[in-house]
Amino acid sequence: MSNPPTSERWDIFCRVIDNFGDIGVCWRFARQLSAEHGIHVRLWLDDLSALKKIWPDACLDDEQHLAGVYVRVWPDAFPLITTDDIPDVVIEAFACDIPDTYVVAMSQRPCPPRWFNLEYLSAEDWTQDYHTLNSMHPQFALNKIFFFPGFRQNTGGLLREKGLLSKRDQLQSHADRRTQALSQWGVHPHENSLIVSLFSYENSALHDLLDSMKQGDRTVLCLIPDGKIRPAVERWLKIDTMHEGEVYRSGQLRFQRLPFLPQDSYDTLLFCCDINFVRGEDSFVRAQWAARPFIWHIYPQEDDVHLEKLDAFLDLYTKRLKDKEKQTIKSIFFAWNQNLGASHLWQEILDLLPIWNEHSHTWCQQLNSQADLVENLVHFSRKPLY
Ligand code: TRH
Repeated sequence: MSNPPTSERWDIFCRVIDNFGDIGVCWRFARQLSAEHGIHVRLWLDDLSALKKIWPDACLDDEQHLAGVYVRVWPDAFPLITTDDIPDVVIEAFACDIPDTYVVAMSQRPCPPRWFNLEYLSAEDWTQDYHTLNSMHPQFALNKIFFFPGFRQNTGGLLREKGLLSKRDQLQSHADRRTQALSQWGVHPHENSLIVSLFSYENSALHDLLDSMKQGDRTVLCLIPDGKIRPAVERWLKIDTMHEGEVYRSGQLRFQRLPFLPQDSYDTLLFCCDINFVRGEDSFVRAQWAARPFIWHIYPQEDDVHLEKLDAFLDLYTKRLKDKEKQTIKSIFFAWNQNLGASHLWQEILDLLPIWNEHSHTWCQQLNSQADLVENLVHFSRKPLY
């Protein structure tokens, strides 16, 4: 499937601000560039432990070759770099500010590299106007281009590697494959149980949600990869620690703790579950490729800016639904993000499930009809400048 190797070289700079989204996005991006476009990718990363968490084969060495990518630690004192060492394309992920000495070397390269700032994902309208805009460097003859991922044609698109959706279909259309996949984590759901994955930030709506799940119409198996939400579930269960491999029961609800999974295994988990609670940026996108109902805990920002972002996404996501369904999905997402009282949330999700399942597929097909982020960026980077 992969293209023949090229002599093209790209550098990606990634700073881990918090959690796993920054490296989650950059790591997928880097792997896909190498695997599908044959590009020599060097990833400069300031926190290797974050990579190790999502990709356990990684080590903490200053340099390593991994999944077709050359990974280098990004130290505080950046190594001396010559113009020969500056590649054809430089990606600054999420405005992470590449080192000054590196920028100087970029400016001295006979043919300056294409320089992109890969932005955070947002469905807001303005991102379409800003997508591929340039900014001239104040001092050097260098141009930085802003590249916005997005859900619409006139944006950069979403990360979607080749073969992802066929992997999903293989798993979702064969019940025995799902059983097999789940059993690798010691998960053996009862027939007719709804399987839910739970990945979110601390969330004060959680207790209401669990109370209503406990008393709901359906048996639920809730799978919790290690993370911020587990202590709150333990408090709700009134236990000290959930142990891996054990099932905890309360009313209609059963819980199982999972380890934090390697990134590709986490995709498998999303494919296996009937409903996915996801967060941030990367798991949010992956849940959409899983084509199952999902509830997004958006990354909270100052002055509630994130709520505008949430609203913009929901407008797009629910565009093809009837008013009532639209409103229900909006109220579910806002209840989860704003603690508006979530006791109604579970029943609303259950009532909407048949329509929501269908909608998840339609939405996924719509997204899949667009080129992916890596393809778009590679294509754009090869366009002549003038
Ligand atoms: O971890 P996140 O909250 O990440 C971020 C950061 O907070 C970042 O600063 C912020 O700007 C951004 O969100 C919007 O959520 P996200 O983006 O979903 O990243 C999680 C990554 O972890 C994703 O690549 C999937 C991966 N993952 C695993 O590999 N294994 C697991 O078991 C789980 C639960 C997740």
